[in-house]
Amino acid sequence: MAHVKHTFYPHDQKKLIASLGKEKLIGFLKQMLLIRNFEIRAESAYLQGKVGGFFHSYMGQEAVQTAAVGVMGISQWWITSYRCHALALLLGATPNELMAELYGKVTGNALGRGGSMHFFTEELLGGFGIVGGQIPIATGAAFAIRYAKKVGIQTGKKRDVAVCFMGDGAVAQGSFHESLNMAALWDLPCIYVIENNEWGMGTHVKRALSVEPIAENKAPGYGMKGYTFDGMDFFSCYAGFQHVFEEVKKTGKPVLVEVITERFRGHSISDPAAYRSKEELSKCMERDPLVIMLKALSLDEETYKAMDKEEKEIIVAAMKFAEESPWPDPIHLEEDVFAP
Ligand SMILES: Cc1ncc(C[n+]2csc(CCOP(=O)(O)OP(=O)(O)O)c2C)c(N)n1
Repeated sequence: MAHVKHTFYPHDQKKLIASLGKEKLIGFLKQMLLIRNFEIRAESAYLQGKVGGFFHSYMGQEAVQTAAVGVMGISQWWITSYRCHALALLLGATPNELMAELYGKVTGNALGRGGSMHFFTEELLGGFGIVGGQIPIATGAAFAIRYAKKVGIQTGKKRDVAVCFMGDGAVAQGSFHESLNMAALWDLPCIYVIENNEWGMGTHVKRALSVEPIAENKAPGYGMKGYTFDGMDFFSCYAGFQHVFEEVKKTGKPVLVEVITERFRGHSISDPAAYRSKEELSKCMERDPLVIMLKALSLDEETYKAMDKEEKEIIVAAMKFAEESPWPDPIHLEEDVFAP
């Protein structure tokens, strides 16, 4: 459980529901259910030996990226860590291609070569296995946006911001410091989002970082604004991202956001998470983002179950697709490899 009392960026749930409308919000809930079902079933495929390599579940954190993409739209530059299944789904990668990637099949998102940590789309610059490795890349993407604006050259799609997700474990990396300093110095339109799920593998955030709340303490050191959102509450995230998106578009300057969230699984599938007691875990699961959203929208259980079934069927079909897809041909093994 979080050990500091956080003050979240204010939001008015009723007003948001009225302005967004129930239909749009149900669409977001369905996206969250798609992610949850993807994670549950991909995990079971892993345990049956159908998926190999690393596997990091986003279960518990669904509200964060669903709200961010919901606010800013797909056409930005997006980047995240190895915990990248949800963001790829939100940015339009199909469940079929993502599941096939996990299965190592040629129909996969990276032709079966990348696996769980390396999903890509036209807008998603990747899942990254190196902790903090994505932060300079997001900074470069934000530089490209600013440069295109400045010199008046637009190649490809017009984008407003670069959005960089990272874990709390990435904050003490040198790449974080160098990137934020540069982004602030050069007025780069980058939204850095720390998803604080309290744990960097088995190390609690209070053993890794000297200050909390993270963004509100660190941002002023770079001359940036820092914000904290409640990552379990879709509405807190939505209102917060709405604010920072407008702010960055207006000022062209970067911001630092911390989202307080919980991962419902171990660090990766091979982590039994012995550092967290069962009581602690069930306490944090009481604030399941799906349940919070369900209650806020006053949906009855039957409607919810029908929606869940719909999303589950999409994922079950994706598993069938992956299962039936061919393996890559070893003849292509040395293609698209940069090492000389
Ligand atoms: C540079 C580097 N150091 C160490 C590792 C090993 N490692 C992988 S994940 C991880 C923890 C990161 O935790 P956090 O950033 O909080 O992200 P979360 O897994 O909680 O989403 C570590 C230390 C790595 N992949 N890269």
